[in-house]
Amino acid sequence: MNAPATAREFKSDYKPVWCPGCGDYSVLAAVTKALATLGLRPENVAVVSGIGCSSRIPAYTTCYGFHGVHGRALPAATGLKAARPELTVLVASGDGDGYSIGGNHFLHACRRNVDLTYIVMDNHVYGMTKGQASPTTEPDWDNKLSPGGTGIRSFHPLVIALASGANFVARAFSGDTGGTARIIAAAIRHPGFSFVEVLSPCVTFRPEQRGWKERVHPAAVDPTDDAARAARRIMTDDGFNIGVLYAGARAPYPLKRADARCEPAALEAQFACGEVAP
Ligand SMILES: Cc1ncc(C[n+]2csc(CCOP(=O)(O)OP(=O)(O)O)c2C)c(N)n1
Ligand code: SF4
Repeated sequence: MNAPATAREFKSDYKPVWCPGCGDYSVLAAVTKALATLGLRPENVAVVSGIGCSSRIPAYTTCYGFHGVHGRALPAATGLKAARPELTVLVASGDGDGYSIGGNHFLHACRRNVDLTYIVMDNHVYGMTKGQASPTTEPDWDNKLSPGGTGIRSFHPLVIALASGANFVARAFSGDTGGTARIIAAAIRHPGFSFVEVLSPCVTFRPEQRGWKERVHPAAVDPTDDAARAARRIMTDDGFNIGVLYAGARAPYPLKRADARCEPAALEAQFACGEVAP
């Protein structure tokens, strides 16, 4: 058996094209650190993403990677986990990818509780497409694409995850790489669907987010296993409360490799004899 890989060995030779100072560099460092801490190897892990600056992350690791279609990372990851349950599957998104176009998949992934770790790099903006408001953008964020702000109430991902059945809910801050790595490792270890919101500044379109490092603070209380209590706490916190906020005990969706796998030739034969409706 091969020895566990180091964080360095989880990083690929591709140089990230993120802007200097983007929070996503630290998320990449935290992910590779978490995987090394857990004693994994790149061939044990798959990183699946959609589209956005944050969704570039699979290419920067040496794990199996799938850089898919905008908003569709979760269904692709669910299919992969069903076919290869022995893999540790991480899913990476941004707030646009995960909560706008991918919002419906988010609800149902929480509800299904397949054993995935969902990491959303939340910068409250669409970075890749140059600064449009996202579901987590503050309603009064004034910029040239939404003068005076959108006036639309922002989405509350952590509470929505709890209401939809996620089994583990946490908030991290990219500026604290060690803390983010510990939270991601705990999320991977926890069975079922684990959701980690990482506050990850977009220094280009939201330069004021550099100030987040002064606003974040550790959660004052231990995680609860009571979803209603966790939701109440999160609804009333200031959005900068960092830590594991909920760790539930729901059994993950059961996956059996033998049931999930079907060789393409066998599937073609079933189509040919009319066993599977086209
Ligand atoms: C179907 C489709 N619609 C729209 C786009 C354009 N698009 C690419 S990335 C993106 C938003 C990315 O924002 P976010 O997920 O927050 O990631 P960030 O770039 O901020 O990390 C959009 C709208 C697309 N690629 N495909
Ligand atoms: S545009 Fe924003 S999110 Fe994208 S790489 Fe630059 S700083 Fe990061």
